[in-house]
Amino acid sequence: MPIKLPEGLNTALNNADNVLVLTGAGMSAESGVPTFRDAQTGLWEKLRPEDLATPEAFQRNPKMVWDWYEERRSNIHKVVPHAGHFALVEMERHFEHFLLATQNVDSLHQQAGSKQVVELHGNIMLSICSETGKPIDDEWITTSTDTPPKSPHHPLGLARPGVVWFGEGLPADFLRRATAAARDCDICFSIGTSTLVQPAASLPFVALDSGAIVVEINPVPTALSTQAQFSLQATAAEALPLIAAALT
Ligand code: BV8
Repeated sequence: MPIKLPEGLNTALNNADNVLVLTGAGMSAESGVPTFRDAQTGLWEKLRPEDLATPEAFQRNPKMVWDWYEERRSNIHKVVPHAGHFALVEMERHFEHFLLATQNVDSLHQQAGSKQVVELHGNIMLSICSETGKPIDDEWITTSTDTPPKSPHHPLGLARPGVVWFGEGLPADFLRRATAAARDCDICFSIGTSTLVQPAASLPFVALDSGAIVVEINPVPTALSTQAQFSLQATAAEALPLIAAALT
């Protein structure tokens, strides 16, 4: 059943000039990237992402964690952005001040053409040294015979994915910019996130406390749904093109 934008959202959209967009795994679902709530498959069936995406798991079994990321990387290489990603590119062009803060590590926003993007949880295609955090170039990774490859930067270092693991701090500058945008925005969109993972999940609530209008897009209710002024129970690819089309 095609969705209709709720009464009042058009007016709010066209009165705004400062927008923050927070996206989560649900934003990438219609491109074929499983969410963190979706059951793991194959080798990972019995493991929760929260158990694999940690420094402790990598310490315990670096090969198992590396192989999990390699499998996710090969899946992400095959996927492309959907209509929702392209609608966000149009919205970025429309609003004076616009920031897209994503929890996703798959670069689909940038692939669609989004520019003002902060990757709060890093990027899965990057590799860094487990001891120094220094970047490791792809050529070193692809030519190495070890799994995971040893680090060229430290004798005890291993290559690890350039993502933020549970228990690790987010990139300070990105978190500062996203928090400032939450405080200053007129409208904050929360798209495809279960609002369970902190500190990213607090951003829409910071916006609410600062008097902004919050628009949630999620097929199922979350902890934010009852407090958002507009909660669209729809998918990202369904709702975002309608929102972009409503911008005059
Ligand atoms: C830290 C990268 C300290 C890795 C990720 C306060 C209270 C409780 C716990 C904590 C707290 N503060 C910190 C914590 C601990 C922890 C945390 O929040 N745990 C949770 C599980 C309770 N947070 C941390 O550990 C953070 N670090 O606090 O460090 C510190 C501070 C300073 C200095 C040193 C240390 C780090 C968190 C980041 C972890 N890394 N990813 C990787 O990808 O492998 S998080 C990862 O999971 C994803 O990036 C994503 O962010 C998160 C999953 O959440 P969502 O994106 O919301 O996705 P989810 O699958 O849950 O839901 C999908 C939603 O989409 C659903 O609602 C679904 O209905 C909807 N949907 C589905 N299809 C669609 C859709 N919506 C629209 N359209 C569709 N088609």
